[in-house]
Amino acid sequence: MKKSHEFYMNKAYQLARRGLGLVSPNPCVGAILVDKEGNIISMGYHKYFGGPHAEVEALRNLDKKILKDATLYVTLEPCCHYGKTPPCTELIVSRGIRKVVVGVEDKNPLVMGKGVRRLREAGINVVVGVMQEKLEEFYKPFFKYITLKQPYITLKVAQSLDGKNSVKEGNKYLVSEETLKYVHKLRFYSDAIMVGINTVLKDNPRLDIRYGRKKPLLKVVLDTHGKIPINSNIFMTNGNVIIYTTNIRKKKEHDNEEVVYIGKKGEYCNIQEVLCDLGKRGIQNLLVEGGGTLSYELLKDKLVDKLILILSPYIIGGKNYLSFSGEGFTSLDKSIFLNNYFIKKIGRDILITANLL
Ligand code: AOF
Ligand code: ZN
Repeated sequence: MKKSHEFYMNKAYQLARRGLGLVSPNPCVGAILVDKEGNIISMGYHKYFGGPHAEVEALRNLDKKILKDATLYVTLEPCCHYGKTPPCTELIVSRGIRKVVVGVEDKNPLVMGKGVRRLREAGINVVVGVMQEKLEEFYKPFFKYITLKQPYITLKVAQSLDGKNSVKEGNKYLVSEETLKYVHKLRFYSDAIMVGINTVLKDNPRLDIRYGRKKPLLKVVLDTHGKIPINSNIFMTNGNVIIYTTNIRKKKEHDNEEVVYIGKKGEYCNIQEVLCDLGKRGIQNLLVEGGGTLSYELLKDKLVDKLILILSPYIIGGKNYLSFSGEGFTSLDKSIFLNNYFIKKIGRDILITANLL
C-alpha cells in the first residue's frame, strides 16, 4: 500500500544517517526508489567521501521499464555539477524517472535550486520540502561548511550539577558508562576534536574513540604559549594532532604532530584564524570538549552552533574546575540564554542540547 511522502523520506533519512562520521566534508544523503504500488524497490546512501552519491547507489542495476513509473525520494536536492562524481540530475533524466521527491534544497552554491530546475526542465515532476525542518537541521553542518568554509561547532561540556568538570583526585569519570558511550559516538560523528591546553595539562586526555565504531580522529589543541608536554597522551593515540600556537619556539616533536603558528587576539590564539584553517582542511564537524576558558571564550564570541551539556548528579563545591570560566558575563542581558533546549536522561545523567546559532 502506498504511504505518505514523509514515510518514504524518513526511510531515506535513516539511510543517510548511516554515513555519519564517514563522508565528511560531503553531506550524508539517502535515497530510495518506490514503485507505483508503493513498494520500496531499491535504496542507496552516500557511504564514503568521494564515493558514489546516494542517487547513483539507489538507481544501480534497475531496469528502465521499472523506473518509468517509480518515484525517487532523496534527502538532499540532486547535484547538477561535475565534482568528484558526475551530476546525478543527468543520471536521473537518462534513466527515465518521472517523479522525484526532494527533502531540502542544497545550499552548495554549485547546486542551490539548479538541480531541481534541471529536472523540471526535463519534464520530471519534482516535489521539494518533505521533512524539511528535520532535514534543514540535519544538514546544518554541511550547509555551514559549504557556504562559509568553516566547521560547525558542537561544544560538549560534562559537569556536576554545580558546574564543575573535575575534582582534585580526578581519576574517575564524572559521567556514567551510558554517557561515555554517547560521547564516543559524538566523537565518531565528528571530524576533529578540540581542547584548550589546560585540559591537556590537567587531565592528559587521549581524545580517541574507545567505545563503539572507531576511526582515527584529528585532535586539535589551542596552546597559545606552546606548553604541551612531549609525552601527552594525545600523541600516543590513533590520529594526527594539530597544535595551534603563537609561540614560534614551539617545534614539532612527533610524527603525528603538526604545529601551526597563528596570531593572537587578546591573551589567546585568534580563534577565527583557527576555524578558517580547519575549514580549509575540510573539517566540517568540530567537537569542542573544554576546558572552561575555551568553552567560555567560544560562547562569548558567539561561535558555538550547538551546545551539549551533560549534568552528572554530583555537587562538588569549591572554587576550582569550573566548566565555564574566563571573565564571565557581567549581566544577564549579556549572558548566554538558551531560548530553546531539549532534555533527555542518559543513564543517571541529564543531557541538555540546544542550538545556539
Ligand atoms: C555527496 N553525496 O549523495 C550527494 C551529494 O564532489 P562530488 O561529486 O562528490 O559532489 C559533492 C557535492 O554533491 C556535495 O557538496 C553536494 O552539494 C552534492 N550532493 N554529495 O557527497 C551525495 N547527493
Ligand atoms: Zn549527486
